[in-house]
Amino acid sequence: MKSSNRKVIISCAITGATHVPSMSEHLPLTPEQIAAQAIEAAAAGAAIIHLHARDPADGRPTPSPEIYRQFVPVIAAASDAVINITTGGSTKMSMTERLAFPMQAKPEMCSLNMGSMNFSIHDVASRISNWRYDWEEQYLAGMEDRVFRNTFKEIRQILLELGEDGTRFEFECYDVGQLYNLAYFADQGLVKPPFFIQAIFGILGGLGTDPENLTVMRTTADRLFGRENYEFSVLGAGRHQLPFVTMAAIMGGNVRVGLEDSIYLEKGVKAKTSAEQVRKIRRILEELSLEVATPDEARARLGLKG
Ligand code: KMH
Ligand code: ZN
Repeated sequence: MKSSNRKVIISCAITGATHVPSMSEHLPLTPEQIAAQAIEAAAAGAAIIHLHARDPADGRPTPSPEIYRQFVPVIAAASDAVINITTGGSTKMSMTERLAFPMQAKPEMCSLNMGSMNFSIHDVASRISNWRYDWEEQYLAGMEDRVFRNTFKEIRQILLELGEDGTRFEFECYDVGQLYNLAYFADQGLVKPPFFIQAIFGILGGLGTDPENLTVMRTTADRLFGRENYEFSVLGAGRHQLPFVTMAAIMGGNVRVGLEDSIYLEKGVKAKTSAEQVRKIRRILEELSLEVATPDEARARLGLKG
């Protein structure tokens, strides 16, 4: 099939670990809120749901399997979407914590961050005057002095331990070098095509949001893997979300939206749910005569275990 005729796989990232509750009253924090937003996003057309957990008491990112178990089965029972569990967790979590739930759940898909880096978001904390919880300000300030740690050894460990049971990966690449890291593991035979590459723009520490960077990531991936061996997907952080994912779709790629990546629907308007962003990108795609892939179509294209 010509890439221009391919349906677009929409991923939706529901809550993440980058935004804090004071940034948006709509950010889902409890298992019930996370499940409800995920189910609505899937019904709106997201084929893949990317999930983190938060402590319902104060919205803090948590690796607790007990909390994940309160919403992941609910989403799986109410939708057919591919469940994608983070292995990135947050920059405050150890690798043991980050892998605790994924190793129990062995889902169809997990995120896998392809390198170590500084990781922060552009300064929004200074615009918040009323903090909802006391941990938030310090958490954001702490990003300045934390490393998002994903060493070669740790990436190999995740590929081996989760890959053994058939989990496949959303390879999150924040810079061109991380595509080469993926190629290195592919050359070692530790991961087989089709690769699901999530190219990320706009995280402080990674590639910026210059449109030219999108071409650099696309052409480098073409050179390293061959277009038939990978699925390209894009997320843009913050206000770059919709322009970036639209460009990606025009380039034959797939898109990721959700409140993990941006709390906005448009300038000055916060999204009430991730589903609002899914519906919006879906409208844009359909205006461009691009169709949206179902979960099963995504499974087939990404070689998932189902
Ligand atoms: N928050 C995204 C920019 C992960 O969960 O492994 C990156 C992310 C990482 O989704
Ligand atoms: Zn994530």
